[in-house]
Amino acid sequence: MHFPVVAGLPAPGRTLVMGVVNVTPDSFSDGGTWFAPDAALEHGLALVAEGADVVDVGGESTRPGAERPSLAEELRRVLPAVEGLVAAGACVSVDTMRSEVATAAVDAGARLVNDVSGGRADPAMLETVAGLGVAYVCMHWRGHARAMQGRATYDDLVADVTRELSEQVGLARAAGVRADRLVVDAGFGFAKTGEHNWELLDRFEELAALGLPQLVGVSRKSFLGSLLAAPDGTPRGAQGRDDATVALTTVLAQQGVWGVRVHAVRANRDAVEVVRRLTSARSVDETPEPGSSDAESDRVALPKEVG
Ligand code: PMM
Repeated sequence: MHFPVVAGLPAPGRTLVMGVVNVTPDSFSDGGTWFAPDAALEHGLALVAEGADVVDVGGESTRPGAERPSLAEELRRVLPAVEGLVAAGACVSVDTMRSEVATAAVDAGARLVNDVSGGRADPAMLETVAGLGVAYVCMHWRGHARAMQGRATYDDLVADVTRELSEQVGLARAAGVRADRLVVDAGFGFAKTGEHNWELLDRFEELAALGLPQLVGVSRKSFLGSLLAAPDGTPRGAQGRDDATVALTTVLAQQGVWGVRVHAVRANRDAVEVVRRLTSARSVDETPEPGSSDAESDRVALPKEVG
């Protein structure tokens, strides 16, 4: 299995695990739990100890209907955790739609800007990221949390997401962001219904047409809560969705996804290690001996990525 490499970020030779630290009072998945600066830093350090390759620190909740914090408030939330994690030697990502926050976080040592708006929320973001010279996650997005679920209509979901994402990637490239620093994300749950999320997962290989490493953020999202609803229809709560998240991580890792953004780091890292072990064993087992008589037929049977 061949995993893409993004300049300036870890390249562990398997799906990369990004741990989530939401320094927010209201995120759907863990809102309020890590809101105090010390709690956020401690949680980030715990995620590193569990095996996170990158820790993603965010100060704005994107749950449908959420109000935006002020710039000053977002900086106040995010910077202490970024500084503390960088000081501890972690690879830090900042989850922000604001160029000012991206700049301050990179100045503090962050190595990746994770922009869920793909450059659409702040007109200065793409040029800022180009100037900062760090990696950039460009996510598919159609509007802020207050408006996005009203925009979940598509002619052809995968074609529309691919086209809109490649437009943003084109703008990022035109602004000067280097191709080897770009990651794309289909934006699960952002202007997507549960059915849309399942269709994107089902047709995940088609998103490879974008030709860039992909990050996937499905951890604890509400379509998993609906899937796992109680017999009376009550959705499973966010904390009870981690096992289903791990199942998806396994499937995606087998497809060679670049990274997964997750809350429960250890279990997802374990899944990724299992896939690495299996696929590396398979590459060894299935690589034909040079000159062996059935080398050609073995080669035909191999999955495309192997080798
Ligand atoms: N989802 C959330 C926040 N940031 N970033 C990326 N790149 N992809 C995502 O899917 C994504 C994200 C919302 O989930 P959370 O409230 O659990 O952080």
